[in-house]
Amino acid sequence: MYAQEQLSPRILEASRNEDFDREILREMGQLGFLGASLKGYGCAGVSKVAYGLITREIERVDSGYRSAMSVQSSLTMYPIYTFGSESQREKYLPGLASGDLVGCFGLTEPQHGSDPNGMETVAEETPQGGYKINGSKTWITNSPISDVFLVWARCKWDGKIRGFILEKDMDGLSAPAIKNKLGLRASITGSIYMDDVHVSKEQVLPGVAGLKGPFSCLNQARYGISWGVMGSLEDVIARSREYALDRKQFKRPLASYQLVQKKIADAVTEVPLGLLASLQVGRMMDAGTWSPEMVSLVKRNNCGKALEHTRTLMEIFGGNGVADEYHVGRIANNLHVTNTYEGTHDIHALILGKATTGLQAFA
Ligand code: TGC
Ligand code: FAD
Repeated sequence: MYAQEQLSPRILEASRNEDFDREILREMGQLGFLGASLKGYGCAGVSKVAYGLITREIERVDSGYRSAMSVQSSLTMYPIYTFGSESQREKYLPGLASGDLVGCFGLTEPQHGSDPNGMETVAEETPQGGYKINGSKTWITNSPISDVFLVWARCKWDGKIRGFILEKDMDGLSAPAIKNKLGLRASITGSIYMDDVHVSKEQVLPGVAGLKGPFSCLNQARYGISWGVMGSLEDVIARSREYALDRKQFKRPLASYQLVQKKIADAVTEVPLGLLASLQVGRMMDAGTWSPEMVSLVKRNNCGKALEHTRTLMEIFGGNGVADEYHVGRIANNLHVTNTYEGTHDIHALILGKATTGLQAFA
């Protein structure tokens, strides 16, 4: 109801003007959508399956709204909850759960996207007993409006990657927006620049060192995306069906032609298959019997299928397909991004290839 009644009416103007309404995170917070599967600290404590269902409904409106929610929940709150100290949890989680604080996750760098192990952002110990962080991150969802920056940096003293919690007003920290995106225009994206940002020892996540820290967070977010993109495809199917029934060519509705029906039938087939696969992974997450490769499989499959069928269904709209008020073009551009972030379609193929053959083909 919230998604269709409160979010849906805003999406056309938001996407047209590349405008993310920050209040949306407070609204989601009031509904218990932020960090929904975490327990305590003001979080709803629902199952992973329920979290998946929330992402599906939000992304039925727009991937950008789901992105803002995923980044806050899976990529900011989850690492603080899982790897943070008790005082970090108490300090940050209630504000992030209510949406009074906005969070972001800085892993990608200008020269290191698919290969975060190459990261150049460094943390070094200072004589004052804290840390100094230098480096830059790019393509960071929520960063220009964030209060809490979960940034991953390589520690000079042992070469390991650790997570640091930075705060908006710290000296040397800036997060300008990246404008004029062609997809995900209703979410806000930016860089993070860190120029001698000094933090105390309390700002490092004590519970993890190494790439498994950020990758553990990505598992959670990738799982949510696998549900979300099916919501987008469901919306495209509904719009395509309605358009095909209304629009007549050669004196008959487009929906009466076999070629058009096949496009719809092919898309309709993928939705239950994708949703059931995500449901099974969600149930296994709830039972503690899942693996990261299962998440790669559903993320890759569902994002790929949603994009492929959205592009095909867009053909039903003819010239109107490129008019934003018909929505399918916006959704196709969003789905291109979902096939890129959180591990590209091909990177997930390599993860599955490694799991199947035992041979890694990344490098
Ligand atoms: P590799 O040597 O394979 O692994 C390094 C360490 O990490 C562990 N690990 C995992 N742990 C938990 N979950 C996973 N999925 C894991 N994958 C790997 C691994 O066991 C190892 O641990 P240890 O203790 O032995 O050190 O790492 P690699 O450098 O060869 O990585 C290869 C690859 C391709 C898997 C990885 O680099 C990758 O996934 N690249 C994609 C990068 C990516 O997804 N970036 C996303 C940035 S965030 C984002 O896009 C947010 S979008 C906003 C939104 O969601 O809406
Ligand atoms: P590259 O890594 O340069 O890849 C380019 C191409 O090369 C891809 O097709 C890729 O599949 C291919 N490729 C790379 N390596 C190999 C290989 N070994 N074998 C075969 N092919 C290969 N990041 C964050 O940290 N936080 C965020 O909040 C965040 N939000 C984002 C929001 C948006 C709107 C976008 C567009 C991106 C966001 N990202 C974020 C970044 C995203 O995770 C990266 O764009 C993604 O991981 C890919 O990295 P890259 O863009 O550097 O592409």
